Amino acid sequence: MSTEYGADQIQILEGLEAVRKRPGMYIGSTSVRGLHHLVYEIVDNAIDEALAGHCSQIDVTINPDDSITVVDDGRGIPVGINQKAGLPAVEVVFTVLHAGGKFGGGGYKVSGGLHGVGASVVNALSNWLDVEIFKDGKIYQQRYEKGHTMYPLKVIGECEPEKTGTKVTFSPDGTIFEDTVYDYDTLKQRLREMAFLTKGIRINLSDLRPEKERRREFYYEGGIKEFVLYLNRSKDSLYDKVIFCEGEKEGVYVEVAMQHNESYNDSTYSFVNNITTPEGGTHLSGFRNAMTKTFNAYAKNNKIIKEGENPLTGDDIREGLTAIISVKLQDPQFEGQTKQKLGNSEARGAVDSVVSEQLTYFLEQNPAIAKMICEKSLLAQRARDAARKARELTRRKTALEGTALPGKLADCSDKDPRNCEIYIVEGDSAGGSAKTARSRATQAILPLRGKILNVEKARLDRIYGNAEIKAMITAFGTGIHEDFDITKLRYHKIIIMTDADVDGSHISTLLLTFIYRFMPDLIKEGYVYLAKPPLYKVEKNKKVHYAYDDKELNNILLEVGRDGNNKIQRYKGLGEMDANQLWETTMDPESRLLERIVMDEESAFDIDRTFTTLMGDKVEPRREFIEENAKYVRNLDI
Ligand code: TSJ
Repeated sequence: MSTEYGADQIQILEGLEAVRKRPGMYIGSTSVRGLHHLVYEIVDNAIDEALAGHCSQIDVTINPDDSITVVDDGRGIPVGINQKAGLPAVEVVFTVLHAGGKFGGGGYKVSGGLHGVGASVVNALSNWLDVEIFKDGKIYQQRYEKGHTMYPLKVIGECEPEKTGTKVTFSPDGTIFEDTVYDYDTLKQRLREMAFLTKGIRINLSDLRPEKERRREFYYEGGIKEFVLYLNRSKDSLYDKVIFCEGEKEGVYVEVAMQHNESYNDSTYSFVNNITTPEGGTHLSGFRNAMTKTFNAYAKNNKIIKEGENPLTGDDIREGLTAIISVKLQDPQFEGQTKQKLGNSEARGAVDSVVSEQLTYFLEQNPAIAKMICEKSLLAQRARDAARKARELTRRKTALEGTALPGKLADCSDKDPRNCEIYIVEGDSAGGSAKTARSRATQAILPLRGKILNVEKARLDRIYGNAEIKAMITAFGTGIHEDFDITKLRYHKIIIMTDADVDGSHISTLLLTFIYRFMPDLIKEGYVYLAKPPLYKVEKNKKVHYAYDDKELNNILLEVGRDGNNKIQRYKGLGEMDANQLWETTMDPESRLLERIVMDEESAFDIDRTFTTLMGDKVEPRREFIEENAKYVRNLDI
């Protein structure tokens, strides 16, 4: 074997060097998010093998040193010499950029948005990577370091001839990633999603790190049908069956599962090649078109809607709907600013025709369910009409009277939204202190009275009729729904300030639920915050210290000494502070603590569940949820 580098090898190395120089271009970022993408990238390859019909199990292990092992029982990456590169196919996979799927031939490779960059990118960004292939009774092995091949592919042993598969272990490069510690829950989340989206695949996740040892198995025989049941598990479903449509048209494989629940929200999630598309695209619009068309046709044919009556809108039909739309196609094109919106026009037609055809059949076969959905849609239609009238009234009013800001709002004088903040304050008395304390130029105060309407449990007409909600909508300036315009936002910080007790956190959750459902972009753009009032005041020799949690209290007590001379006050509400104290501890931009509400687009369906679970009726899921999942609740402080 010659050790001289040929032109091909030099090109290979330049390719991987480029990945190390600009990792963000290949995996989005070098934050923990990018770190986790490495795992998804490798697992995607095993999923492809499953989609090709050759793999039934994938084991993912977090090793004690935070390296990751992924094993599948597929055919094993081909080891024969690739003519073009003059190297074994497996080495091409790991050392040539964008080689994924091009080797071996015949495989049904689907590659997604950010992922699908190929195993070579993972290799380039790893300190070391080991691959073992079980094939033809032999165990092949090769190792790479920072993308460089350490030695030619070798046979390190034998195995039973029936045993086939691929095992990859890699250790992310700590000089490239900001953090190299894996988060079990993040991997769990995504692997569960992959298992839902690939019916019949068994995915095991094991954490072998000391103190963190855990194991989970994901296996969903029903695929996305089970995904829908999972999403609806803390809601009351309208009927027991899950409506399922499946088919292939024009090279697009389509799967849709859906079930209505008693809520008023549309929880539709779309995926392309197993990757979520939060901005939708042609597949989603094909689905919506088919739903509207099919239900209206059914309602008309069955005299549920009579001649001359208004047709149902898509929104009416999707009220309380939980749906998964999953399409798989060879060459997905992504559009839009964030390249997350599917552009392939054939996907629109494929989803539309598969859903129209099979949904029509389902409705005919299940008239009781069809009737329930139509009746719910008709109620939604009536509520929407009433809401529209209410909205038109307020719109006309503002047109006549100019910008009618709510009477309770103490607005700031600065008119540049970038400088402005609005404090939403619970109760008139705290609102009064906040008005005294505030910096008038840039801080506006909107006091709200008592409990806010729970938008999870109310239809639109009631929501629009609610005084507190109307006040917020007009104060923010953006409008909602089809009127929503983020450029009209009057404050770049929306700060929710409530008591640091159970009632207070309930109110902040209600407010966040409202914002999340009606103006989610405010959260996505990072404009929404929680104020963090202190929990304790420690006074000693006329010096005052504030503690925002118990740990801080302990630190302060250690510093000032634990003796009879210090006075500790536990704050139960904002009302216990005078205006000066409120300013100093909670409103002064120099010293206050704010918590920004974040929304991870990749787990939008999880946030949806956070709100329905926390605000819904079922007690059991709520307790279980709070116990098992602190991720988003952390920000809600419940
Ligand atoms: F990403 C990766 F390359 F590192 C990787 C690939 C990691 C893991 C865990 C599994 C795999 C992988 C690849 N599993 N199975 C395969 N299959 C193939 O590469 C393969 C095998 C046979 C044929 C064929 O036509 O005979 C074609 C392909 C693409």
